[in-house]
Amino acid sequence: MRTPIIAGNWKMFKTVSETLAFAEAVKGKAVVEGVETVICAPFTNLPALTEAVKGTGIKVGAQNLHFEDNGAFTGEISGVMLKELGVDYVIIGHSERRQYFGETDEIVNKKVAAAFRNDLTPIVCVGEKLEEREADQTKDVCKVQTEGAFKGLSKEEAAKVVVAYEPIWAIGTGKSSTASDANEVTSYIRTVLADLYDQATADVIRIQYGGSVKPENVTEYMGQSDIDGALVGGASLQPDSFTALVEGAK
Ligand code: G2H
Repeated sequence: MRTPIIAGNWKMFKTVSETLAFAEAVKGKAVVEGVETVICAPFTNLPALTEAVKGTGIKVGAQNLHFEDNGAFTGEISGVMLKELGVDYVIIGHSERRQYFGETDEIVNKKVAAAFRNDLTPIVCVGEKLEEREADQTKDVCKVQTEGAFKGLSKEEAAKVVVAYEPIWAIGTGKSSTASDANEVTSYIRTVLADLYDQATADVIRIQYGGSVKPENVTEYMGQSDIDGALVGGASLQPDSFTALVEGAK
């Protein structure tokens, strides 16, 4: 009942010309019935990418947005601006934003509200640091981050959110969480959502796993009861590998 979603997170990679070459290479590929395909590209590439993938079934996401719709916020980009480009998704609270740009749960929550104001679907990232995992705090950290992100959301809004569980120690390191360990945490996140709303709402919220997902391991994650897709960095940058990820998710 939950449509799996494979989202590429390109991070700070690719110029416009590289983006167009990628779009050309995946034309007619990277789309599988029953799987949603999203590419989250740098802001500068979004106009070209939304144009290039029109009619292909691939959806486009941003990697961040400001929590206000406009104002004196030099260097920032708002949800209003993204929506006009034809962007559908926005990653919020990625651990790199939390770590390098000081994003707190409160900021994440304001950004989630900004996404809904502008009819963008948030992909909200949660996940523990290595020392937190070692101190057996994984579930506590994910609970606090999930509750913080969903604060003030109606049941209808909550149902649309995509949560990405990304253990920080597994990001870009080649070390991935085992599928069953990841599923234990994603199942737990679903219980947190059921407590916040109700079981029926929690049951429709999609929860991805992220952290060194590649074509070789995507099927194993997708086979888990509470993993509904993947947020993929490194392995989403090459057309062949991205296509294989989407195909592996069906
Ligand atoms: C985690 C992930 C994408 P990677 O950041 O969000 O990146 O797949 O390179 O670990």
